[in-house]
Amino acid sequence: MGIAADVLAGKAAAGARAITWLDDRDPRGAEVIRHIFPHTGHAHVVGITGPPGAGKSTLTDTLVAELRSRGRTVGVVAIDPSSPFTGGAILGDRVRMARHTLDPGVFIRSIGTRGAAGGLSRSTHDACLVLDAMGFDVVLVETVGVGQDEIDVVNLAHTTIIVGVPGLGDEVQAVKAGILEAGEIFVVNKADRDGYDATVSQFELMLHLREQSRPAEPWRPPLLRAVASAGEGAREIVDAIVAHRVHLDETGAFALRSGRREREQVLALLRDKLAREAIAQAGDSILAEVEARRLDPYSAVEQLAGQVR
Ligand SMILES: Nc1nc2c(ncn2[C@@H]2O[C@H](COP(=O)(O)OP(=O)(O)OP(=O)(O)O)[C@@H](O)[C@H]2O)c(=O)[nH]1
Ligand SMILES: [Mg+2]
Repeated sequence: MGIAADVLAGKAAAGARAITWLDDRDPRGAEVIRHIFPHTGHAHVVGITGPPGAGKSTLTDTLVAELRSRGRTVGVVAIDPSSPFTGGAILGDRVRMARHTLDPGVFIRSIGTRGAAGGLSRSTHDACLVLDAMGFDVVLVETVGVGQDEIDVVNLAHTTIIVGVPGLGDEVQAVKAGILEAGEIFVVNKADRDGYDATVSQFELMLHLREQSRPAEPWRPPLLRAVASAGEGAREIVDAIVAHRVHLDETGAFALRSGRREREQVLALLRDKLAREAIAQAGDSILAEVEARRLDPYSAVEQLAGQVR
């Protein structure tokens, strides 16, 4: 298949087209995955998450530059939530990352949130597979830490970077407990702003509590300082990314996480497919019965599952 071969050859236009197909649920996307999948599993997927406006895109841009200076190729997947929080900041991101657009060692792609629940993490995962197959050493996935997405990115990434900034309240900063538990590298960005020391103290306390609750954990998450807009901190963050990759390889966690991710993707695809088949066969009538309260949801699921069997 032409496009799949071109993806494997690292051609940007082919990669972009494959990701669009996958995002659109075009069956040609699945065909590409079928061909490229045996060649994936090499890229180091690094998630970057944090509150809206924390400087994630600016930071991503500096990490790309630092990784390139070390000879690593980089794919970027920026998730555009088109949400009221960001107003769809992707155009600004293009401007921020524009200096990399002529570099064949960098590929930047945004993904929208259209589609059903769970659709975003599926598309993101597919995009990571395409970038992996294109041969990028590192794939950076930027996502806003609101709602469910940041938990998804933790499941998707081998390494998760949590970005905080001075001046946000505890509730916002300490995002969900889940993400703080899951982060492997912590960055306080906008260190040029007032309140930096207080924010660092908050993070230190949180990391201390986490360490106490898990004394046997071999990875100690570093807490790093950045002024992304001035390019400060990128070197230390990339050092931490590299160190975490070494740790993942040494403990076997790299392969373990990759495998778990694929397993989850299969289950997500299966749920989606079976649900669509059941609804297609039963028409909408069973759902209409539930809406009218003539049928309860549990019985409806039994009937719908029966349609598939
Ligand atoms: N003072 C200061 N401003 C920064 C720093 N890093 C980024 N900014 C600015 O903060 C604003 C938001 O930066 P982005 O990189 O778009 O933030 P983001 O987290 O990607 O934003 P969303 O994707 O919309 O959630 C921009 O105006 C940046 O120039 C920093 O270290 N210090
Ligand atoms: Mg951004």
